[in-house]
Amino acid sequence: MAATTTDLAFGPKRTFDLQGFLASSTAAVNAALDHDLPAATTKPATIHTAMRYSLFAGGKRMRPALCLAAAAACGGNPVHAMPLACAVECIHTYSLVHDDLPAMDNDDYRRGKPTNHKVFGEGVAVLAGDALLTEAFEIAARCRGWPRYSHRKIILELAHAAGSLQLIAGQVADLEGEGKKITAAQLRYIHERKTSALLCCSVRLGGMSANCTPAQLEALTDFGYHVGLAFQVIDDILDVTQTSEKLGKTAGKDTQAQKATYPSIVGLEKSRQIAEQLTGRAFAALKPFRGKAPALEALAAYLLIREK
Ligand code: GRG
Repeated sequence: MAATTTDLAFGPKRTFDLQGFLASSTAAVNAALDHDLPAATTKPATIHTAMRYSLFAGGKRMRPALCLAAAAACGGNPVHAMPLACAVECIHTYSLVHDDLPAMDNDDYRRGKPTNHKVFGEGVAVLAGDALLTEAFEIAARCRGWPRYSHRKIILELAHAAGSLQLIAGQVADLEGEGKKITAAQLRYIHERKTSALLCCSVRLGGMSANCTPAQLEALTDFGYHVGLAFQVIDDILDVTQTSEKLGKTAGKDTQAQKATYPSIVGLEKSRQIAEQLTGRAFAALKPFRGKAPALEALAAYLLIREK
C-alpha cells in the first residue's frame, strides 16, 4: 500500500506514510485489545476463544485507525483515544459475527477464515457477538471525560451509533430490502446507518478524546459521514469486482442475496464517480484543520482506492 494524498486529485499535494501509520496503530490496538479481553483460557473458555477468534482474525482496523487519526488531528494523546478505538472495533466485529449468521447474511467466510458460527456453532457465535458488544462498553468506560465531553456524553455517543436508530436500523432496512426494488434514497438511508454511523462515530470519538473544539467536531462529523458513505459504495463495488480470496469474505454476496447496491442501481462507472464525489466532500470537510489532519486525509484517499 503506497497510498498518500498525493495519489489523488483532492486537496493540496501532501505525502504521508499511511503504511507506517496503519502498522503502528494496528499493532497498538491489537496489543490493547489483547490486554483488555479475558484470555482464551479464562472460563468459560469457549466464549473467550470465540470472541478472540473473530477479533484477531485479521480485520483492516479502519475504525480504530480513523479514531486515532482524528485524535491526532485535534492534538490529542493516543492513550486517551485507545479505549474508544478498541470499543468501536469490538462493536464492528460483533456486527460482522452476527451479520454472518444463517438468520442474517448466512456467510461461511470472513476475514479470510471460516465464520464464527462455522467454527463454534450458532449458539456460541450469537453469544460471542453479544459478549463483544458488551465488552465494547466495558472498554469504553475506561476512557476519560473532558470539560467539553463528559464520560456520559462519550458513552452515549457510542450507544447511539450501535443502537436501533443507527447500526441496527441499517441492518433491519437492509434485511427488509432484500429481493425488493429500492430507490437510491432508500439505499442511502441503509448506508448511512449500517456503515457510515459507526465510521463517523469512530472519528467523532477520536475528536472527543482530545477535547476537540465544537468547530473541529463539526468538521469531523462531516468528514466521517462522507467517508462512511464512500466506504460502503466501495464495499459494494468490490463485492462485484474482486475475488473472495482477495476480499477475505465471500464475493458476489450482494447479487446472490438480491441486495440493492449502488452498482446494481446505477452501474459500476457511476458508482465509482459517487464514491469519488463522497471522498471529495470528506476532504472538503477537513479544511478547518488547515493541513493538520494528514492521517485522516491519507485514510480517506486510501479507502477510495482500496482493493479489499
Ligand atoms: C443484532 C443480530 C444482530 C445483528 C446486527 C448491525 C449488524 C448485525 C450488522 C452490521 C451490518 C454490516 C455488516 C455492515 C457492513 C459494514 C461493512 C462494510 C463492513 C466491512 O468492514 P471492513 O471492510 O471489515 O472494515 P474488516 O473485516 O476489514 O474489519
